[in-house]
Amino acid sequence: MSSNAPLRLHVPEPTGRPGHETDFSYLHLSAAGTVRRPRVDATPADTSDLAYTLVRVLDEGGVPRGPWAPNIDADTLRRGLRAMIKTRVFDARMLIAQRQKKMSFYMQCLGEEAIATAHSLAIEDGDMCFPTYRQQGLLLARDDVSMVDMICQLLSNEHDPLKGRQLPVMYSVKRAGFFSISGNLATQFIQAVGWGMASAIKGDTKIASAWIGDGATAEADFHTALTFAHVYRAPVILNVVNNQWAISTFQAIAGGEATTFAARGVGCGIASLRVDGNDFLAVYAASRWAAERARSNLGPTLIEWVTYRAGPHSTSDDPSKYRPADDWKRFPLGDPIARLAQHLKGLGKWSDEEQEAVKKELEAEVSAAFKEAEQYGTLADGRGPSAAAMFDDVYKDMPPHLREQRQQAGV
Ligand SMILES: Cc1ncc(C[n+]2csc(CCOP(=O)(O)OP(=O)(O)O)c2C)c(N)n1
Ligand SMILES: [Mg+2]
Repeated sequence: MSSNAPLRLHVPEPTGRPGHETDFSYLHLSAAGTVRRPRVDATPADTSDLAYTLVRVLDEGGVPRGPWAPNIDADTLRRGLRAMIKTRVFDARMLIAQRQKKMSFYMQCLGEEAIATAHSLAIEDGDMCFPTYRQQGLLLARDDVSMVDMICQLLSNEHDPLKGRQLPVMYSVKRAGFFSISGNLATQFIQAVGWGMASAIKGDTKIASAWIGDGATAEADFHTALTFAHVYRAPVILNVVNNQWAISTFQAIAGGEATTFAARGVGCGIASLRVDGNDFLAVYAASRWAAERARSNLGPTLIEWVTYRAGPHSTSDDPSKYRPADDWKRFPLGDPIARLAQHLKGLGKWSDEEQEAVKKELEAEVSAAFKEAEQYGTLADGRGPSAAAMFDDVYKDMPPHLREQRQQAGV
């Protein structure tokens, strides 16, 4: 027998479980305004410390602090706040529709609204996002995306722009810079880096923005994407949304316990930031910094957005089985809508009354869009795209065996 102690493995555990409060000290927060802002042409190594701290702008009183405070006017911030409220209202209404069995499935982004909406304001038309299912805010922040079309996709009805070929939520809106969502997690990262490289090869000026969750960073595709992005200095923003959970699996299981997800970037020679994802101003500022680097041939930036998934993973999940029910209320980075509202109130550019009125107006807008979309069918009434449509758009010229199958199907 060896005299050495038996070997053992470490299995990370969350710091809270149902009936037992989460200890959020594991997040390692920095106070607003205390983290430095390097020049946009900083070397990746010069961002090392930023992968372990937390870029925050809004302090507890809603006052912007420090070098990351962006130069952004109150009207744009009001637009951002409205986009976040719209996203939350939309999610709430779609959740009801799923419970009414009008759609098969839905995924909210409750608590994470600042990330996609502020990012959307920080990039340019023509840039391409490769989102996951939790960035509906990228679409809802834009005025040129039809809410009716989005709902038709969710209802998989006769007007579904994707003809029932994608799971609800897996939108695709090319002209809005929203690449078709793939349910195969982490594929977004390699696709985005490839798209960014193609943009550079063509001598274009458009950049790519890749999206992934904390859990999906454990996939090999994530690491492959980082290598290509680093080697070729691809014009891409690499967004890791750390909402603390991957369905029922705590972020530590994907490797967030003894280090940060932002640190993955630094280890690969990529400029990296760890940012308060519930702070609209910080999200906007960091996204601008990364976009400017990408557009100036200074290479990729990896940003870990620290946030909290306030709702269930999807309509198929019950988080009360694996985490305390009041976790979100106790999450130290708060609610992104309340925080931006507090800031705007401080500027005299927002009020509780206005918030209530805007919420009501947006609820009416979403209800009207839903009514219109419902006319084209819902899952409940079975009016989906015609069966004949499944033969279209696959080949430029339909091959004989498909023509034969279509005839056999009698459609
Ligand atoms: C390659 C792959 N593995 C597993 C799944 C099943 N799955 C769907 S969502 C999910 C959790 C993802 O968590 P995270 O990456 O943290 O994103 P979040 O849902 O928190 O936004 C899993 C395991 C999948 N869709 N694709
Ligand atoms: Mg997650």
